[in-house]
Amino acid sequence: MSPKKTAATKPAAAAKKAAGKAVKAAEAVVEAVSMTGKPVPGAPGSEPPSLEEPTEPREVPPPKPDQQQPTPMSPTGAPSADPSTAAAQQGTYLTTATGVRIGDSDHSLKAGPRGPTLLSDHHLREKIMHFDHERIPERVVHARGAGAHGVFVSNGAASRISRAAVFGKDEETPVFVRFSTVLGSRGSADTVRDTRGFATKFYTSEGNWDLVGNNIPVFFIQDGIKFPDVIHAGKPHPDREIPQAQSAHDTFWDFVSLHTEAQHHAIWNMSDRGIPRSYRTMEGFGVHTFRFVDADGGTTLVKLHWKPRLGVHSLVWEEAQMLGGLDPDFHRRDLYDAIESGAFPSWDLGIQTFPDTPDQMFEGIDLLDSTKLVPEELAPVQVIGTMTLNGNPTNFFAESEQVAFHTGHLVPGIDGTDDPLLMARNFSYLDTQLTRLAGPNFNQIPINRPHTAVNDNHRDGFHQQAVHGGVAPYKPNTLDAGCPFFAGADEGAFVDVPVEVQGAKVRENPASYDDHFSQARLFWTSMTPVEQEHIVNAYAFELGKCYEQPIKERQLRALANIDADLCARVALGLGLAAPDRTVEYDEPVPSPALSQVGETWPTDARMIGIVVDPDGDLDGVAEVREALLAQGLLPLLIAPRGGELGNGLVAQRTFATARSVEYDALLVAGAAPPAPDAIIARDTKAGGSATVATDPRVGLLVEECFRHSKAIAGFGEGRAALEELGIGGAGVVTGDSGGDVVDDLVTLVSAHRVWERFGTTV
Ligand code: HDE
Repeated sequence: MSPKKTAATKPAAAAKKAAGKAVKAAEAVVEAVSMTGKPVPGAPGSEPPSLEEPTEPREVPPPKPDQQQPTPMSPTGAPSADPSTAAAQQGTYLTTATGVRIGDSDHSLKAGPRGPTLLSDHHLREKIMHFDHERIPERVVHARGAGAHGVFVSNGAASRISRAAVFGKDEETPVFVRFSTVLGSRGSADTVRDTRGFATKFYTSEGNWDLVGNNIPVFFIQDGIKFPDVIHAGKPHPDREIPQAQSAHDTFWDFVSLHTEAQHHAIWNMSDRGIPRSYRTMEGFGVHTFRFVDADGGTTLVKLHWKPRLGVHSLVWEEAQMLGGLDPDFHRRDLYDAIESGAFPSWDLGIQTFPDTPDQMFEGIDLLDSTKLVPEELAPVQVIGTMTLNGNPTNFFAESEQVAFHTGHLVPGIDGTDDPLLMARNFSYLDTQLTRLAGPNFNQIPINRPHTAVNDNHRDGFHQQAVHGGVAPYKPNTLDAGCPFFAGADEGAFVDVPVEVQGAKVRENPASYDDHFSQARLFWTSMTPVEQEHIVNAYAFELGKCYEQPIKERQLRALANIDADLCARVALGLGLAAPDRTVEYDEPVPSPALSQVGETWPTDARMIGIVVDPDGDLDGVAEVREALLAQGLLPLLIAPRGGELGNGLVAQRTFATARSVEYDALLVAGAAPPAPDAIIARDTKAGGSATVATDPRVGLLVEECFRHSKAIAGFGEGRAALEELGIGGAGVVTGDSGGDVVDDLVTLVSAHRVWERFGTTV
């Protein structure tokens, strides 16, 4: 027996065993998290690497337990017998693209060790050719994003108004979700002030339904023909290509102050909604009004809402800016880590319903105007199902990058309306994929494949994956025995709703579209003082970054039409005079549902930094850590140095790597003296001096958490350290032992911030 064969067989068994273990771990994650002593998500591979380079051939390690792949389907939607791993590179030996094994991939074929390199080196040529073409065009908008697999379970409530199978009682539908920012390039930071995309692909039993929404319920423009304009205005200036992923610049504010229909969306962007804490804590909205169709052809107009079970939470502006440098991947890391640690994020899907009247208005609100929302107090959101994200992608490019959403991907029972924004989108999404995914066959890419039969009579084209049989891809035909046939409504066909259309061909808006300010005011008056303060600061920052005074003045005119106080406060920050209001409209009734403040929410996988002194009370640290894990939070131990701390505890962050913005709350369990690297030359965070009693970076952590209105707790030595730093008051809990503070800390985290700590000027 050759030694290679033995080696290959043994590890294969080991790999299988590891895979089995991993699956078990995924099943009981919270338990596993505490029992395995590996509470820190972020392991790069499914097996710990060896110190030395492995040289004995063996089977490829299994995927990590938190990862899923697109369900294997054939390119024509037939179920595939292939295991999901068949889509991945899985063999033991390196090969060429045509499957020929390779013995050397580090040396090009040369005429002697000093060259020249020979043209006959096909492997070199193929390897470099493929590498040269690894990049595809990024999305024109929403280029920066992250995806996850999951499942949607319907509660059946929508089945009375929609015949869609996805809404059947207890129907389970696999989904893939991609969250994104809008303005930035693929490599831009996650935490910029921007709208977020929330796009869901439902692989329903009747074909794919894509709900391509945002985290803001209204849009900048009423007519899709302006989309290139608003995006050109928001993107970096074309001459210098700055600023990246930001709206704080002249072209953006030039556009929104001229097209005042954008003011409603813009005030949402300036609010805390523009800087979400996490993808897990964002609402999602279909924005447009859709039309549900029941089994008898009856129709209802609906607006769709995703409600995060964890509540809607945001960063504060300074955190968002710091994260842009300290952890530009903050949102995608948070999503992946939560899923990896078993804290599967979930959202309820809800609908607001409206009678399908000929004018398509509800309580005076034009349902075809995407710059308007319908307050929940007027039309309550009724929950129709729940989505849970429970799988990370196995390969970012294959899944999150190649997923192709489209507003035209509808299923029987769900239809669009004549919203001119939606109509332009229906054109745009097909068109963009042609360039981005290089041809018309993008629905055959594994992540886009429907879980139903695809018999579309489309043929050929770049990257055709299907081997179509037959000779008659046309209808009617006799040569393929008439196949494929038309379906009737009772056989699941999509039947277009026979909506009346009439009128002259014009480039005009209905009169109702002229109201640009009443709902921006509705939003402003629905905010609490602390939220209003954040909005004022955001406008003052963004306009303060504009160069041209006329643009600032023009935007102040728009603010005057929203609220005199808002306008005056922003004007003060800009050092400009506040203009008078010029537009009259009925005073809107505030909608408290729009505020993010005032409730408590589950705290699953919220991050708690625990500052540890390795020479301090490690029993106390172990106790609070276990208590937090038991309640589903994610404690991370921050110590002066890495490695074992004693008492079975391992440092997950060091004073050099930790920064407050990573944590939702801080628990100071020890007050270590300055570590050897607490000098500016080794870690600039340590500041210029290390003469204080506690490491200066602990002070920085505490001060930042305090400033960002996060809960802070301290016990034992930590309590003394907080006292020394002068930290106390609302949202600071201290005690003799960890047991004294844990529950209060979790209660504080459930409110997200210590709201009363923010100083508001009004
Ligand atoms: Fe999009 N949008 N959009 N959009 N959009 C794209 O499609 C477009 C709009 C949204 O994660 C593009 O595949 C037009 C509203 C999301 O892959 C493109 C108009 C809403 C995503 C496009 C709009 C959205 C996109 C770029 C005005 C919220 C990311 C790449 C008529 C309801 C999907 C792509 C993903 C992506 C066009 C307006 C949401 C260019 C023309 C309103 C979440 O086709």
